[in-house]
Amino acid sequence: MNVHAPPPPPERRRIAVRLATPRGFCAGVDRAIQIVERAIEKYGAPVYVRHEIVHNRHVVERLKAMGAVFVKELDECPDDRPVVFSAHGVPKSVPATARSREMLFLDATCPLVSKVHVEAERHHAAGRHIILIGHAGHPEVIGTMGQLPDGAISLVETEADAERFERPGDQPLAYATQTTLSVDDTAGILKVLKRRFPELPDPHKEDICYATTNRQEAVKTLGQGCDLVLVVGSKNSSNSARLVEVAMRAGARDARLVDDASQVDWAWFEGVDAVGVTAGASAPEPLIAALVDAIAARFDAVVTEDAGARETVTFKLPRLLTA
Ligand code: 2E4
Ligand code: SF4
Repeated sequence: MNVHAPPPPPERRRIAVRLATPRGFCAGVDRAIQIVERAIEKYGAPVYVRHEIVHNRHVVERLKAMGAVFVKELDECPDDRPVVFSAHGVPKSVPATARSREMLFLDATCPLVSKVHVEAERHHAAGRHIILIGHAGHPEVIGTMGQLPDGAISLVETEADAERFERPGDQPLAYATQTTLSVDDTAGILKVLKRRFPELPDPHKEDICYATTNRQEAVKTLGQGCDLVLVVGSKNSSNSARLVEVAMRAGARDARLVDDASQVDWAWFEGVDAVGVTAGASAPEPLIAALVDAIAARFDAVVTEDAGARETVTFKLPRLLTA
């Protein structure tokens, strides 16, 4: 026996790591990022992007390094460079201004957000006043409200707002929603509206998208069985923030939103036997893998992947980029 052999490492604590299915990128995010990448390939740098293409710090930093320039408004872009509109959608005035300046623009609005825009226009044309359920100040809400003239849409954020809402005149009503809301909160708001305005269509006709619904469903299961749930995503990502809330409501003792493994406070793991890991629709898979690796470096991790909805949705790129 070698008397100089180092002592064996202290036994690492066993921990179950459960990965949610589905998690991370959705079809709309994948398409939006590809639009920026292909635009840089085709037109060279710089390509301007109005608003963060998706709400993820790592995605934005990577595209910046490739030659994307992120701006808040169109007036920060020169006329002679391409500009991409973010996945969240834009008010009608934005493409109108780009057209009047003869700019080359690419619209990365998720087709499922565009569908809400079209529906809103249809209701308006039919003379209906629209109740939009969503979060004030979020770019998707600004974009949807900006499809129609001022006063055509009323924003409702909470059940209390739904109780207070007053129908303008005797206009018939319709509703639309942001695509990334909490499924359960929205059901509560719609219940109030339906009680007050029985002529409204059934609550299951909301516009929360497949990716939001599936990720919330998956994190609910994690929350029921895990002490701690980690959600990879950026602070300004609405759908990611909702996953934290859903996990807590489902029974997790603690749930946290982290941009990446470096933001994990390992004190959160005290007394944790099972940790759930998921990611918002705008968070890249390598960040999730790196988070699992970081957990496995500290604990005797037994990693399993939950069964869940299989997603097969894909969206076509704008023709300008495929021709
Ligand atoms: C467009 C619509 O809306 P949210 O803040 O969740 O956006 P994020 O960029 O995090 O996710 C992608 C996305 C984009 C979701 N819905
Ligand atoms: Fe589109 Fe839904 Fe993804 Fe938003 S979360 S980009 S609406 S697929």
